[in-house]
Amino acid sequence: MVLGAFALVGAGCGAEDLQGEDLQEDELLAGDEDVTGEAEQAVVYNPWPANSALDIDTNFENGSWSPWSTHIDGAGKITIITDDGATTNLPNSGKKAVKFTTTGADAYRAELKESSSPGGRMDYDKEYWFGFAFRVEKWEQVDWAMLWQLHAVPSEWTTCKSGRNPITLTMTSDSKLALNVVDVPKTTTASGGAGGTRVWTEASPITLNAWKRWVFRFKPSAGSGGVIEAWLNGAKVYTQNGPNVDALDTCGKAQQKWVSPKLGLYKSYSNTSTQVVVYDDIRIDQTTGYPSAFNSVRPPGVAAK
Ligand SMILES: [Ca+2]
Ligand SMILES: [Ca+2]
Repeated sequence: MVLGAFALVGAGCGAEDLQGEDLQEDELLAGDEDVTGEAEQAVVYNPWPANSALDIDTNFENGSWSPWSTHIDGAGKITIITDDGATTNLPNSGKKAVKFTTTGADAYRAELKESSSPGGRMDYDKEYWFGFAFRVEKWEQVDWAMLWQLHAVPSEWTTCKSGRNPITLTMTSDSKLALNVVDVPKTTTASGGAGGTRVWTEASPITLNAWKRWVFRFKPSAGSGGVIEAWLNGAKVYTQNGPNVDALDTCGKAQQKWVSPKLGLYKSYSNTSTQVVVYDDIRIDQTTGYPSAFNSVRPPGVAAK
């Protein structure tokens, strides 16, 4: 089971874990809980304030996760935390961040999602740069988990499910951080699993409370112009050029030509253990140009290129 999660997903045996889910239309329309934090809007602590030139720049300093909305199953929890000097409430920037918790039999998902605003809807053949920081605060072993998804979109949500995510950050069954991508796109009817091929795995099991600060360059594409580049804590960990999206959904119909981000915790339904992840500084922009684009979305803590 070391190769566990995504081998199983690909083989179908774990696929049901990933099928009855993600971005169902009724969930998108269901009026997710949203904390607008209006009473705190005037309070801005972040020394690196939200940048309006970016499509999305969420640092949680106003007590809100807008423009994101929640996707929670069971007793999964999402809360804004405020730095109180305790290790468990440390943000990456400023005074606030967002904490995700899954624990117990029914809590297999606590995610933020955004699929409507610019940057939350990433169109094929346009280039996006995005960065974010997270730390794993508690990690009890699970068969598989996803911490960041760029979710593919089926032809319609009522009866169809999407092909694989072009980019997913995962946790392996031996508690290692990993990167999964669509490196060899499928042209056949999708089987429903969200995870792609694991192309990078951290050498050691996750170090609790160590910030993982990511930057991605991403052009979703069915053609030769597709790009995936990934930096962790300023160091390049992956480069891929060429097509990076599956052609068809589970109905055998063409997928919609865009993907959208989800972040937090999504884990094996059968695991009842506890996981806690804290996110901060989620920056997304449709832009081009290295190093300027890298520098514009890098989370605080990553040096400029
Ligand atoms: Ca922009
Ligand atoms: Ca913050």
